[in-house]
Amino acid sequence: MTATPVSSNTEPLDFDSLVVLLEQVFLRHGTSADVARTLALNCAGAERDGAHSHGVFRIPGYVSTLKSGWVNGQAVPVVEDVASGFVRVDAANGFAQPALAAARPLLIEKARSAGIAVLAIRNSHHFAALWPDVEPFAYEGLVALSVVNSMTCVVPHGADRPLFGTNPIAFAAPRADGEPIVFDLATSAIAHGDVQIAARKGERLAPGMGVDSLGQPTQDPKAILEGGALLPFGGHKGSALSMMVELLAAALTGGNFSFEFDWSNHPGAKTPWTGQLLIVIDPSKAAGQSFAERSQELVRQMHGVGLKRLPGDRRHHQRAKSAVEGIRLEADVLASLRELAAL
Ligand code: NDP
Ligand code: PYC
Repeated sequence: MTATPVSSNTEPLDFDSLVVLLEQVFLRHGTSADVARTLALNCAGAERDGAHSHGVFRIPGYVSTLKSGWVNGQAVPVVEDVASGFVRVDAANGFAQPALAAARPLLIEKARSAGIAVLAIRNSHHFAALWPDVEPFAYEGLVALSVVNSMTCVVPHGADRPLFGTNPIAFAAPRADGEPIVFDLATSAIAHGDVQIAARKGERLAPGMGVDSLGQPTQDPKAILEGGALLPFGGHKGSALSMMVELLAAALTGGNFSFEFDWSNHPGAKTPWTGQLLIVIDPSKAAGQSFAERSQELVRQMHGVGLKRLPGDRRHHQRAKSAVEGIRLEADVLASLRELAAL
């Protein structure tokens, strides 16, 4: 993830004020109050934690996708209780986060009674970071794993042309003496959002992230965005994980594969119309010492061998900083958000 440059031309906003501002932007662009609240909390949380590729940077994309009619900002998700450990949600061509919110109580109830439960969301649009979908489960003592597929822009390892999405995987687990252990990573070498940010800033990418329109390796983000494609992280290994995400998030949910939707008749459409899978486990059903104690022991051992940074540490550091200093937004970004909110 790209770090925010320190700039004097920034204004601090507290979390609640940013949520209210973003909520207003969503409402002004036709979402229901529930959807506006859910997306605003998600997006403000990403900005607060320094997850900039999926913070307020995404607002113009949300606005243009809503204006295009590609996604239904008023959708009411339909939750189906299909088996002792399986919940399905038809997001009704709306956003994935309100679908998760609607199914959450049933999912948790099933995970606690059966020990494990699956949530399969389909007909949904996910345009956000994935960690906000799993982290809250760990705060409730549960282990959660989620995958979501996106839009064709990644060349499978050994192939010639793009097929997979950037397909992130997020995982959250409680631990005894600290914040939950959380990671959230795209299975592409870099998230599409970070390529857009690099292109905007005129920065070059590290080698091995993507190819140009002729399939040649490039470090130019514009060449990737304009006819080129991304590569999976870690060659055949990341490619296998990306394939798994397509299977779990699309085939298993009834959603679209990353290559299956056509948004060409909706100029301005930005949000992948796909699916999302969550698996939630109640670790109190496991044998032996408490899971949270065991995960704490793992962290202790990792620190013992010299590890300085766990996945999630940077976000929590930034979260604490934002609580004290406010969430710093570039003045022009804040002005354009206020304009979008006032439309
Ligand atoms: P990063 O490569 O920045 O980070 C991946 C994970 O590794 C994070 O959990 C991060 O923790 C951790 N991490 C990074 N560097 C280190 C380090 N040096 N030591 C230990 N841990 C480290 O993320 P990506 O660029 O792969 O993804 C960015 C975001 O894009 C994600 O939130 C993802 O969900 C989102 N995305 C969303 C898609 C969608 O369809 N909705 C598609 C693709 C991506 P930390 O956060 O603390 O830095
Ligand atoms: O950053 O790759 C990405 C992405 C795709 C959809 C939402 N974010």
